[in-house]
Amino acid sequence: EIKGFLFDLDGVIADTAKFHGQAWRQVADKVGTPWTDELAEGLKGISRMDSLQLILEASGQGDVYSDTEKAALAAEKNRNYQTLIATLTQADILPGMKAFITEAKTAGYQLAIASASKNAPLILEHLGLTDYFVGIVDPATLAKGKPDPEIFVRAAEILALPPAQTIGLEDSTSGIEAINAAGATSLGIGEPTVLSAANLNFNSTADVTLEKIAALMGE
Ligand code: B16
Ligand code: MG
Repeated sequence: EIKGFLFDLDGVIADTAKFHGQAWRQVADKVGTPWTDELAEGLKGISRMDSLQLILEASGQGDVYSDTEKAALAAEKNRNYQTLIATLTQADILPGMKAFITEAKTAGYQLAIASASKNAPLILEHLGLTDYFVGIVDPATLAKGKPDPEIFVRAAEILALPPAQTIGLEDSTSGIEAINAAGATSLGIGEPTVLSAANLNFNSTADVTLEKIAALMGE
């Protein structure tokens, strides 16, 4: 029986993926990596340093920059990003998500955040959603990021639930892999062809309701 939901943030609760994309694109231009849809998709759900590494490797520069230079590029991206997210308000919650979060909480489900973003607490504050969640996994304390299951295992722990009693909501392929490996039920939001590993799939956040989830799970 499902008793909790583990939410990714970027791309599930708020459309911050577009801000990550814009912020990284400035760095990609600087290092001379051509920006493609495929690259942008691959950055979703991946940690800040892993994202930078993918951008450098995309133009064969994985070993060109020193660790100090890489840290400076990542810091530059985060400054770009924080400028963009400073403007976030409740109006930036993705369609249907405020309703779903409210519905799930009212129905007695426990909610936690499993976002790779170190900016998640700040974003939730801007969106006015902090109080709906029992807790937020601190990604700085993780040994491995998505697709490793650790972040979803830890989110279930925050709820004191076995992962099997939870559903993880994700927009990224790495996140779906992480949910599946954690032993939770994966709910993919986005193109079913991209998120083909997901147990359940919705094209849009607007489609996510308890009733539709129950129908997909055959209950
Ligand atoms: P930050 P999620 C992830 O958030 C983003 O999808 C990913 O693009 C980003 O690099 C990562 O957070 C780290 O974010 O630089 O703010 O620490 O999708 O796991 O909620
Ligand atoms: Mg995401």
